Amino acid sequence: MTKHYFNGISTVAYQGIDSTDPLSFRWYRHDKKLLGKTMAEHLKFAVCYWHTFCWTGTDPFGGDTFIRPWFNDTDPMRAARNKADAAFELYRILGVPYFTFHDRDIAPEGDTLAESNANVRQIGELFADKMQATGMKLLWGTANLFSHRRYMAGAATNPDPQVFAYAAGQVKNVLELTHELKGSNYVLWGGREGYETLLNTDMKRELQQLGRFINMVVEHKHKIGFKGTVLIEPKPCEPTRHQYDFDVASVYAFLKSFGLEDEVKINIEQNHAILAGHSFEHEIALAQALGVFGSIDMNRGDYLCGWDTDQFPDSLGEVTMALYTLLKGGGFDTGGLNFDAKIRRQSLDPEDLVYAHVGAIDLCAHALIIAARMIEDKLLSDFVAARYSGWHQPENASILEGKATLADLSDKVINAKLDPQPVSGRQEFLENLVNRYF
Ligand code: XLS
Ligand code: NI
Ligand code: NI
Repeated sequence: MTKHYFNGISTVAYQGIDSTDPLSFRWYRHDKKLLGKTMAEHLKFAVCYWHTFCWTGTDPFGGDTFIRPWFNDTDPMRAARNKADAAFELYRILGVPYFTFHDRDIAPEGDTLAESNANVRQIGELFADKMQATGMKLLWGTANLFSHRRYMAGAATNPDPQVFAYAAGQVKNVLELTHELKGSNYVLWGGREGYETLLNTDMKRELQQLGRFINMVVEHKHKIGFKGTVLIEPKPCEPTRHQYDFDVASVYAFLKSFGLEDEVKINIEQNHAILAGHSFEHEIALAQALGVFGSIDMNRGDYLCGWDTDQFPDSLGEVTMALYTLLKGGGFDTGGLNFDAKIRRQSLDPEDLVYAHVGAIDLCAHALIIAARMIEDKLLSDFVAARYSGWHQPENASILEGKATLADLSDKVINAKLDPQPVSGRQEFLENLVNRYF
């Protein structure tokens, strides 16, 4: 008999902007078309397993606050099955198409790697059945290479080659499971791939280790015929003081150094961008410009607190600018919009998970509608195009094609007595224009 974990909540439906029902969508209508695609196709929402079904409300000063009914079992594998039931119940309530998981979220660690892998596979089989029955899809799988103490000095960048091998064994298993579940992507977040102090660290060697590790992941992906995208998720710090996958720019440099730039793309998280000193849209735009944009984790930080608080998005303005940037660059290919987000530790009840996701989905849908109008109106893109229009003149276009030298340009300026005049960037005018959409 199926249990119900979410206080009898059935499904959340679109009821239009006048709805006052807190369990309805006012903006998200999955089949509503914008710019030739449905909202569901544009946004590709995913609910994450770890914060949603595993997190118990701990913080650095205190233990569990949530007492989840699905944990209420002394047998850890039975608890894992209950958790999967709870997960698929929430997915059904929300009507989201995708989910994401780490191996350690879905099944308990065993005494050996073989046992842990087998536990993961058992729950993987349960997922396969549930996905078959519900049409739910996997946006990405990933391995947790940061919680266990064996990884305290990193996984691929660990000074001990046995830890490197252990991590390889874990990733092989999750990559294969992700492939079997027809996942769209496989994510590598370098939780502890960094250093605490250079006093005990051989940085060059660690980077080589990481480069080899990710090449091994890509080789194995091809060997098993996985067609999804391998993604790296940058984060500048936390848990380590410095992480090698700092931001989009440093991940791109890393990929180039190890010949991975055509194989690996990037999963960008809002608060990781902020922690790196960038805006979210900067990171999205840079990844698009470099041809490595993959997917996003749409969870925010708190501007008053310098860590990764993984909160649900709440700012229409910020989410609109992120989605405008996403749409401008052509939207998602294999990627999607994952809520790598957790409710606050005082939000005790399973139904708080429903409120959080309903609000976040609806906010993103509202932002998408505004962003699509901004794209359609072309006011911003026309302004930008006009600003760079000089580069379309053949004599200037040829400069970028490599047909002019430094001396040619010098001669041109001197001979024609060129005296370029500054033009206003109109920033406030553009900010006012954007604000008209809200
Ligand atoms: C942690 C990361 C992590 C990845 C998946 O900060 O955001 O949750 O998304 O390992
Ligand atoms: Ni994060
Ligand atoms: Ni994330």
